[in-house]
Amino acid sequence: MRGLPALIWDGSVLDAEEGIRFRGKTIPDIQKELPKAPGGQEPLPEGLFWLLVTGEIPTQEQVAELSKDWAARAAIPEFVEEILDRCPPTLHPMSQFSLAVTALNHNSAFAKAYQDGINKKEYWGPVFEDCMDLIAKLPNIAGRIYRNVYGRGKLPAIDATKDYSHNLANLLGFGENPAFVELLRLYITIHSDHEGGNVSAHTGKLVGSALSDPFLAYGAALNGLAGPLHGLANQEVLVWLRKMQEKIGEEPTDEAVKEYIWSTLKGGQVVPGYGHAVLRKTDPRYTAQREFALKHLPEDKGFRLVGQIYNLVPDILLEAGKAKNPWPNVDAHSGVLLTHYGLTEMQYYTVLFGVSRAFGVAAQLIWDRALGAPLERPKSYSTAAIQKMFKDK
Ligand code: CMX
Repeated sequence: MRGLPALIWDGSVLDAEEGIRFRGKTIPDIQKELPKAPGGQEPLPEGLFWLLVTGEIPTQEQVAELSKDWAARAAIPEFVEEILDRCPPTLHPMSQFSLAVTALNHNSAFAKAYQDGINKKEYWGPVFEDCMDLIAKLPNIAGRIYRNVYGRGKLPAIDATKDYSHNLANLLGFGENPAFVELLRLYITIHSDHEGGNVSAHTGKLVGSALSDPFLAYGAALNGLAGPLHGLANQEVLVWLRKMQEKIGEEPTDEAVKEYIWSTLKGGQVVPGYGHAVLRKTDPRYTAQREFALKHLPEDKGFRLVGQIYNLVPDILLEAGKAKNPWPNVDAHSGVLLTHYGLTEMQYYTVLFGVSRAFGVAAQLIWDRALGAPLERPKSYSTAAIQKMFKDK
């Protein structure tokens, strides 16, 4: 279905050459225009959510109110805490994440309103409440998973005076490091939305079109994000880099790296973090992270290796002749930044992508229900029917 116009998605539009625009604004635009935390330089994701939903740049005060509102909604039900505490640490963090988000449907305002016979013109109201709750509760879920799986002690309480990313950093145990907090602000902002056709966004929209509430819809979206060709690629990139370093050393020569890339391709595997279904240039989300690294960690060995690979992979993918886009995507860069600050557990990385992507999916769910978007139900054909259709052509 590539290139087939099929969906309405207002928060963002992706241009193959230029990359993403959020309500018409590029990543450099939003880095400039969205409100920042006091002393911070990166945009606050609260502002991005405001922009996605309303199409307007919020004021500093509006963003501060949103931080407070989310902090007030952040607690998760005790039974969801218990579900997470009972998960074996060997259960992938993304599976735990989707379990917990799905279970939040227990308290869905929309599901209740529907049972109570709400008029369809009013759907958007309880969906808005659910979406606000969903986003607000993700840090507590993500933090609990991190601490449970990696034995990082008890979860601290949400601090109502801090912004969303600062609270998430606190819950993960990195809140004392201002550079990490800034990284999370940038990370959530750039991972939030990538128009409507990618697997996670489209899944959220599709499931929402059945009037499943936002928790059920986003739980489904997370299961799509957990695939290695989509969000899990950020984990896969780090796994691939580690394996490469084990084999050819921490600071390998270009020749050794090239050989390793070719061995990946010849083994029938993809080079994770490279290629894209829509983009045909270097992903501006990659560039934004590269610029962050140049500013904060230019000497980091992992960053230097990512840069070295960037100089080598595109030519090899072009020579191999299959991939339509040989350039890096967002996932090629995010892992080394997290690793630099001590968040080294790669299996956890897609959870942070999952926290971020909720912003875009939630914004569209609100609009879908406000506009009365219909049930999504494309036509399918059997192979035999398609063969018959084209037999004489
Ligand atoms: N390494 C090796 N082969 C690649 C490749 C890569 N990075 N990217 C594409 N190809 C191959 C495809 O597997 C396909 O091969 P077959 O014809 O044998 O099936 C061929 O090139 C054509 O693929 P395409 O049209 O260029 O790409 P698709 O739209 O089918 O897939 C994507 C896009 C992202 C899944 C693919 O580029 C890929 O697998 N990349 C690596 C995984 C990755 O980084 N995913 C994250 C994307 C961003 C995100 O969603 O988070």
